[in-house]
Amino acid sequence: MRIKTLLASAAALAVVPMLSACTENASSGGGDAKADARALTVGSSADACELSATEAPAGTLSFDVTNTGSDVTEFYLLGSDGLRIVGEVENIGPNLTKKLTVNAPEGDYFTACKPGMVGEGIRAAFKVTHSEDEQAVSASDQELIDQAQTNYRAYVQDQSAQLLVKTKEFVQLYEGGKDDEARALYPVAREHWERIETVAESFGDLDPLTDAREADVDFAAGEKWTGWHRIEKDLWPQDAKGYTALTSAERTTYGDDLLANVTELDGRIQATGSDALTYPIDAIANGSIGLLEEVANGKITGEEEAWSHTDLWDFQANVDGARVAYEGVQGLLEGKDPELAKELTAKFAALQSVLDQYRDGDGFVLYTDLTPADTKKMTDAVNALSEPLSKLTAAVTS
Ligand SMILES: [Cu+2]
Repeated sequence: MRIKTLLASAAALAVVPMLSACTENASSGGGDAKADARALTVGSSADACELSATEAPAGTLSFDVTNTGSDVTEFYLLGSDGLRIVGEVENIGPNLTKKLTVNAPEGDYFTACKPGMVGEGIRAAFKVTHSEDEQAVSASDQELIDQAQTNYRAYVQDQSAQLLVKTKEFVQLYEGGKDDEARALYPVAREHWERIETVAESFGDLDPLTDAREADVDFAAGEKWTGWHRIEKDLWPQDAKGYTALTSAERTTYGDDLLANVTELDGRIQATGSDALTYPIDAIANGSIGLLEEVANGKITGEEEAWSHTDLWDFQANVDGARVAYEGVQGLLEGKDPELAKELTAKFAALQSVLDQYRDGDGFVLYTDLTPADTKKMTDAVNALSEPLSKLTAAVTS
């Protein structure tokens, strides 16, 4: 492996995600006041996440996180999208304090405490302001690789934990006959699955058991159709000719089965010790490519959500997952192929702006509302991104 120092160009500064604890002190020439402004405290209780300040000057920030509640908690610093994990500290027991140290460039962020280590956590906006004495970020490839792997693992675990919480809620609504609420939650719960779909795919059967479309099931060979899309058809039967609604006992069977599979998936993703999953840098890059292929194969065609037509939620989630994976290795790519990094950043933004045109409230318009011209626009933006994205793995592993 080629080890070289990433030059602290302005561009690199803007994109290097986070270098936990790679510099001890950022207050060179800044005096004590500035140093103190970078040392924050966090109180995490059952229902609050109290920070000593909601902004700090760019540089090396430290968060002393004290758990004042009775559940084990976690603390995250997230990017402006609320998805990319900039740094995190987990497993903080009651009455304990743990420190998170991150090197944060100027920008908008979110903080989150997660008492009980489930759900989205208690979030608030956080600002990192411009600083004259911001330290040059410089890290070796190895540091960037280590950080990318740690952050990606945390991202997958976070999404999986949220998937489990929302799936539980969804199954409860569905089995309880609250169909309107179940329909509203369906695409929202699935976002977490679609963001990490390429990881789920690596678990063999769990992927088809959870996410198979009816068209992919070989009924003649005795295969059973289970998972999200089986329930989807039951909740949106209007396009299904001569459909017989599931009985409440059948609902319970399919609902419990979905929850069992998502629980199993989450168990594998959260495993620690020798069972812990690792995400080598090529797997992260390939995951980004794989998620974009998902978009091209199932979402742009409207095949994935044949009954609910909520394909654009999945589309956005696949793009989120692809972008977060890319951004995790972006700092490394900047040092190896800055042109490719520039192109990828621009093409991700272009695809997002196409997708943004189809937002409707908190969600998106239905696939059935799209014209051929709309899907053509999307296909073009996906193709424009997939060509340079196909070069990502080779570039970051060179
Ligand atoms: Cu899918």
